[in-house]
Amino acid sequence: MKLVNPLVAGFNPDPSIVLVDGVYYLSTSTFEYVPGLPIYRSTDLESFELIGHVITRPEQGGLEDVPTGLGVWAPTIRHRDGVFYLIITIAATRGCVLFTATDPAGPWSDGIELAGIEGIDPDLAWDEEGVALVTYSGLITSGPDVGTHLGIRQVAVDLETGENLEEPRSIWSGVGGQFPEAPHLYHRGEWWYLMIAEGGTERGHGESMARSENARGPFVAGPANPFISARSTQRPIQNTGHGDLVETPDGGTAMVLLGVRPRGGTRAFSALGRETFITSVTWEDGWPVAEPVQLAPREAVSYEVDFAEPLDGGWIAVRRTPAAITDLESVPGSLTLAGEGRDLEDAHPTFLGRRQEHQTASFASTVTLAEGSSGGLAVRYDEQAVYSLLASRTDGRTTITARAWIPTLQQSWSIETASEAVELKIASVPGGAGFSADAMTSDFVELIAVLDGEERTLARVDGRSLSAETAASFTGRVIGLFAVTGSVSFDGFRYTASND
Ligand code: 6LW
Repeated sequence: MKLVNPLVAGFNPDPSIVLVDGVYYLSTSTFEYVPGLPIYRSTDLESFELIGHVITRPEQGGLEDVPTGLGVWAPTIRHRDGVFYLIITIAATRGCVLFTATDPAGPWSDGIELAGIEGIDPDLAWDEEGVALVTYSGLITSGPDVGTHLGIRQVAVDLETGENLEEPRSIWSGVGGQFPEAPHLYHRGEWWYLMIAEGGTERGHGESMARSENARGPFVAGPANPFISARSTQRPIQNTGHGDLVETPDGGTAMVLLGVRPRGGTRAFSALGRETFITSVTWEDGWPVAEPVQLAPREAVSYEVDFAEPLDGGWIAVRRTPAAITDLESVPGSLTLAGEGRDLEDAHPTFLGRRQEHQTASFASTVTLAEGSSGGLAVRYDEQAVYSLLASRTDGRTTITARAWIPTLQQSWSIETASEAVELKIASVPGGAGFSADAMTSDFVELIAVLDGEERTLARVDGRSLSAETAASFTGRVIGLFAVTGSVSFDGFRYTASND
């Protein structure tokens, strides 16, 4: 079987996958972005298509005021008796929530809260009697005990009422790595396998396995844990862990898991955040043996969105739906954003973006501004880590300002033009070669204005501050359009990608 890696490129951490009647459905974490919890579909475990989202209505997520970095964490997707189940932690708002659907493309239910589950990364499995077991990581994310970790826990739950049927029990918690989390329970042959991540979601990350004859344990650790990890290796894909197992089309086993593609020197930075990868797993003496994750990117595809059609599902907004801020009617063939007086450091920016999927990529749009309006292009990790090009129209002149914001530091560079329509472009370009200082980073981000057909690079900013290793939030790069004041129209979205 051919494995493509990254499997789902760009900010797509914590993958979970289910196989139903020969079709794979995969979902990933989305934090404060809406729509949340994408459903990617595949029939060959190679090419994936976005078919919908679990969270499409604001009330499903309670994400309106979710703190940055929290929100939608780590789904498990499963299927039983014609129903799709997606169980999730919505950290700092609804807690553990179970969504259901008969069609994975949606609509999904409003979700019921499993209030008795205090922790993250819930898994859902059914024992031989059909009792639902939720296995989860006992990390307390709010209240006086925030940060306390009770290890991997399990509880039988009534899925109709969301109530626990017993007191949660602590079960196996790995072989000593920090943050035992992301558990999944599988019934395979005569064994119940408990697979967990440990070592933290950074360079120490890995997956460990234990098994038991009973779904409730006691679990006995496998002989070689963690059985997959990239720690202390030079592999191009690092942080591999937080996986889920699935049967391949040829009857073998694969693991989807998160990883990063660091660039730079000995430390190295991952511009796109945590992405979804895949690797093959074989079984020896009843224990899994995993191949290291191999880099095998698809051919880079550039694209252009002209805004003549309704927006596709790849567009996401911050703490509210794209539909709440987009206007495709006012200027036919353009997308118009109405500024609300809030800039990108606000928790509710008027920002509409897409995942950056390639490390070397650019995006451009021609921005038309009414008098008194301002807006432009941005590459965003969160409110504090954002690089942008802001065009502002006042007194018949347009000021274009390149802005680099990282936590507690901001810098800007401006030029002026008479034109009320300007083409703006943001490009991620590779760092330098060898052992030069420029080689010690993920990339550089160039903030460019096209004036009279000529590209003017207003700033070339080190990209490492917008990387998985540096930014405070768990997201990744989201590239897009924003407005601060007045009416700002964008003629299109031209994304140019390369495999460099
Ligand atoms: C995820 C957890 C994790 O729930 O990060 O550090 C969280 N580990 O497994 C968000 O992706």
